[in-house]
Amino acid sequence: LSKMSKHLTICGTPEVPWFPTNFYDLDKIGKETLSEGDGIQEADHPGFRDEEYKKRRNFITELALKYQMYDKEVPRVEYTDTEVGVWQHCYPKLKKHYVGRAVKEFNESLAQMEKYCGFAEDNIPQLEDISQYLISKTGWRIRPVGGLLSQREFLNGLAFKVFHSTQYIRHHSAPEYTPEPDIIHELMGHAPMFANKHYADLSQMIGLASLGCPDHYLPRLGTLYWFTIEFGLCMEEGERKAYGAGILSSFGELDWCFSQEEKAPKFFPLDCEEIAENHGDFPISSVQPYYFVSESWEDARKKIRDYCDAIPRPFNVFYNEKTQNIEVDRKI
Ligand code: NLE
Ligand code: FE2
Repeated sequence: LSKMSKHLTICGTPEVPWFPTNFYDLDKIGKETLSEGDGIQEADHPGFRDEEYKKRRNFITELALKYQMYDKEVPRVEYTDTEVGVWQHCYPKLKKHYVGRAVKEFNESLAQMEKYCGFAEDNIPQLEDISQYLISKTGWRIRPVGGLLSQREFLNGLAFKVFHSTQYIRHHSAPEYTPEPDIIHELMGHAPMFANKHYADLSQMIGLASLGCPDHYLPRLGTLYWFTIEFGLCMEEGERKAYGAGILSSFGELDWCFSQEEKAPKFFPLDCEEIAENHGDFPISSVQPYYFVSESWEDARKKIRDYCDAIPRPFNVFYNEKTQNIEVDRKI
């Protein structure tokens, strides 16, 4: 398989979008990142006007670009005082917000990660340490990346239990909310959840469904990912709790999502078809006007699996845990 040809012929079906089938194929993705103009407006992003900040981000991006799947360690970043300052500002605030609002699995994992992976108020944890921890818990690993990937590349990685993570931190002028992923989003949003089998499995299901998924269909999966893995809530003993990383990493969004005021967001039961078909126009530079809530992890699993099974692909894909390869089968 070469990434030179953008399509594959699979089981006699031509024009299947290229996808990684081997663990090391992942080195062919993650090289290009989206930037200003691809959705995030400069006006929404304080960091784009700060030359010093941009320079620092480029430096961290360079590190990520050099990383290959066969490298032993994810490069460690020595964070500056300003960067640690942003983390230090957010960490206790976020933790306070988690009480009674984050799913219990999240709080349990975070406590473990404080013990084993360097999560602390005065320390930005290293991707390598978290990756090692996740490997031991759920078999997930973290691969560093320079910024926002295309939907296809990002979702494809999830099929291999690989999470592409940024390593830079948000601009210090707007710590409560950022329109794009950064280390706070990845570590305070996704990382603790990937230690949980339910969340990990949901992510992988969407990832597997994205492999060779027709171009016109892909944004629907991206939207489903958005309203579950990024902004999903789940009922827990009769109460709504957040498990979506985009909520958990932003105390601005946590405030809004659990606001008791009159002008509060709306909540709907999880409905994958409805989400994928009708909600692709979600905002990325402001908090979400509404959220989708599953009854339980089982409810989310069943609904997402049913949706993914119905994707029009003439082949099935399986992840072989042992070889870390994707196996492809003709659909009968
Ligand atoms: N708005 C989130 C935050 O501030 O952490 C990031 C969302 C990335 C999808
Ligand atoms: Fe995310």
